[in-house]
Amino acid sequence: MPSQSMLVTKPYLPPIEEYIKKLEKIWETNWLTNNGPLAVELEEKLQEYLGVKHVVLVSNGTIAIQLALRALEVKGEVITTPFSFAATTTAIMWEGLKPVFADIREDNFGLDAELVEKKVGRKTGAIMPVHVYGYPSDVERIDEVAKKHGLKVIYDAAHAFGVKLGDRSLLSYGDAATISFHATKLFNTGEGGAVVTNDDKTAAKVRSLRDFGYEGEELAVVGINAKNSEFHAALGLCNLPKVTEAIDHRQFCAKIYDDHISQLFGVVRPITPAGIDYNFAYLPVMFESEELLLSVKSDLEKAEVFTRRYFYPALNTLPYVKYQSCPVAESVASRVLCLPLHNSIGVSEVLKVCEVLKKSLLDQQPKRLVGMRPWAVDSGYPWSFRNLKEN
Ligand code: T4K
Repeated sequence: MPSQSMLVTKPYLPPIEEYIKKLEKIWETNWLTNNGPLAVELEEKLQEYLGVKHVVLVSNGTIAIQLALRALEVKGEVITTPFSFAATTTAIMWEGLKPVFADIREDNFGLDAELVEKKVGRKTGAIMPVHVYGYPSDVERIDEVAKKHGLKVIYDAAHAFGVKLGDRSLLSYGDAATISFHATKLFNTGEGGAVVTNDDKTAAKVRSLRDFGYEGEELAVVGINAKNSEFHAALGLCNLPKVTEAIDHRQFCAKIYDDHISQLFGVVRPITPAGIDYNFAYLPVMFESEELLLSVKSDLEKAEVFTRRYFYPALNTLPYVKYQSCPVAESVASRVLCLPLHNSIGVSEVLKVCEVLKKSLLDQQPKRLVGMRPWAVDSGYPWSFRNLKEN
């Protein structure tokens, strides 16, 4: 069995005594679920921490997308990204809607707003971009396109916990944003998620939809059970005060990765954009080719370092969707690998990953004299990418 910390991620768990203390409250009140006091407390604390008006807790980040689509009464087609976890697409499909894929920008992994606009048609009901790895999508331009065509925007912000653009929470853009509190996320409640919105009516609708469609005593709409329990909320209440420290630790480790990886040929790392408070949710690297990625991944595995191909394959190539060509996403999806990064990874472990990565790259390109082109240049986006230096 490999050392746990060499997995791509490791869920944060608080000291067990802290959790037991919270559990004692559940035993005192005998209140286990159905919007209990701990769930209410967590919603309030999250609203304050994230700087948003409504955080409506639900049972996971996938159902959060479904409830947001329902609450905003989206019909027809949803223009979305092919570079994400499958849940973005499948949640759209579970709501009986059709995903229409626009291609992404290579410099921020997010939807290209100009290509989104080209896909807008008679049946378009909404746009669903994803802030992949917590890097902000082109929110201003996407919101402009949506306004121009009278479309709703729901950001799948599953990775964007705590990210800010200037002083503003990234979660406050669009008609709603959805987030995941799954075990593997920066902030986790085991399973869990939320719909985030600044609109009172949308929040009230989601609250009703997650609770069988109840509005007070009345069964007003077709709802579902998407509530989360007091046990999950208790874990969230223990984990929330640790998030700032966790982000600092991740940033520190990401800097070590950056310092080492910037000297290597055949691989690049995004630079954190100026003007954002980033959360270091993931540690993506992009290889020059899929072949190189596969060789390095295999060498890392031999050294018991377990990485993940988040997000492969591109979602427009899934067998259950109608294929629409998205060359940038297909290329990026084939070349990106996420390296281990989590709240408790040690410096020596990060250095080990860097060392194995370096050796693997040198073994595979012994005669390499010049680095590949930077990931993206002159994109006009608020960030550029690390240039490769000679080793
Ligand atoms: N939108 C986006 C953009 C998303 O990325 C996601 C989920 C969603 C929507 C939907 O949110 P949820 O409905 O899940 O709340 C994981 C997660 O299950 C998934 O939540 C996440 N995104 C996705 C990116 O990754 P896997 O298949 O990689 O998980 P798994 O079980 O292989 O775990 C990854 C690593 O973490 C392993 O190396 C082992 C370690 N691990 C995992 C768990 C669950 C542990 O050490 N302990 C654990 O309890 O999907």
